[in-house]
Amino acid sequence: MSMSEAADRVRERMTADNRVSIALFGQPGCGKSSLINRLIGRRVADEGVGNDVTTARQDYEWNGLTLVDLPGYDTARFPAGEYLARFRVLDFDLLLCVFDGKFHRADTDLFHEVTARGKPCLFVRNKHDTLWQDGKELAELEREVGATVAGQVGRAEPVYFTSCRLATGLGELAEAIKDRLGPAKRERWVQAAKAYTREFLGEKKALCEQRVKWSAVVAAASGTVPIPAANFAVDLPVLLALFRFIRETYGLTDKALSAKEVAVPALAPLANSVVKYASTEGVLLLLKESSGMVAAEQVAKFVPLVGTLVAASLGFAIVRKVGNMYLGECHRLAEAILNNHLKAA
Ligand SMILES: Nc1nc2c(ncn2[C@@H]2O[C@H](COP(=O)(O)OP(=O)(O)OP(=O)(O)O)[C@@H](O)[C@H]2O)c(=O)[nH]1
Ligand SMILES: [Mg+2]
Repeated sequence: MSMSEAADRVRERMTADNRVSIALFGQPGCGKSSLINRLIGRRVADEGVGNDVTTARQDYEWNGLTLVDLPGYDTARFPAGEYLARFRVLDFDLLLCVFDGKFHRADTDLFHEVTARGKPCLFVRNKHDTLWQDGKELAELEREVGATVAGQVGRAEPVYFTSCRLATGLGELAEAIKDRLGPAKRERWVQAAKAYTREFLGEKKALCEQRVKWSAVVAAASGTVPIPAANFAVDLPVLLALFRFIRETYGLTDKALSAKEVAVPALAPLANSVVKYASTEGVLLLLKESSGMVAAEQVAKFVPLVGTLVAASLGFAIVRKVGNMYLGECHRLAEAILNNHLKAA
């Protein structure tokens, strides 16, 4: 395979349409909007608005992910078939049935409707922090919830216990969602969902490593742009897009980095370099810092080759090196933020 064929294939995978769409349904006020915000780690949905008469679906988009707030299932207003068609329920990859105190018949009915049509559906008992009864252990109360769900749906179903208030149970839910998706969509989920565990952060890292490699192939094959700071050419837009991908995958946007739990003095130097290197000037600086090293390693390896082939190989090596350096910084910062969060919990 030639360099440009390899690059075409990689570009195809990089732009593959692997959008993930997940719908949440459940009684008003059970925390659907809060869950949407928690799962993606940014506030896109209004919480606590109490619009229990909503008759339209609400879509929220983030990084190739569509999260949908469905209106309550109400057989009087929408007979079963009509509800499914009206809200295009069968187009979703996955549904989450969310409840808090009581588990409602209407939710069970919708669950049956969607699972009968082959759509995976997970049960989420939100507001776990309010699950309390004098004289009863938490584990016993959880078992009772499980038994209620099993009794109503007619078979044992796992129940995911979450608290949006305390940010607990979200890692398990994110993992369960991932397991229900096909391989391409799973990648998209790993990219867009917030990491609540070190394992999930590790999966984000693997995804970014793959992206670094792909970007290196594309850069190697592309018409390159000479870099004044170095004596070779590199595809700058490819590098900038790669850095953006890495930052977004780790949720290290400018806004996120200014949040109070992130803006602690100990993390400031790391956060600063993550921001600095994502700009054109920053990339040039990083290139300058690392180019001498890479060029020397590569030229030694490719001595018999001349001209464009050397340049292309250098492009590959440099994007890989600089990409992995940036990835390392982002991973360290995200890990430090997560560790702080886990310690505080
Ligand atoms: N204690 C506690 N309160 C929560 C939790 N999740 C959400 N809430 C609160 O419950 C209220 C309703 O939350 P929403 O996220 O707006 O619920 P919703 O299901 O989107 O409600 P509608 O859009 O009205 O159907 C808000 O006041 C939230 O702050 C939780 O895990 N624990
Ligand atoms: Mg809502």
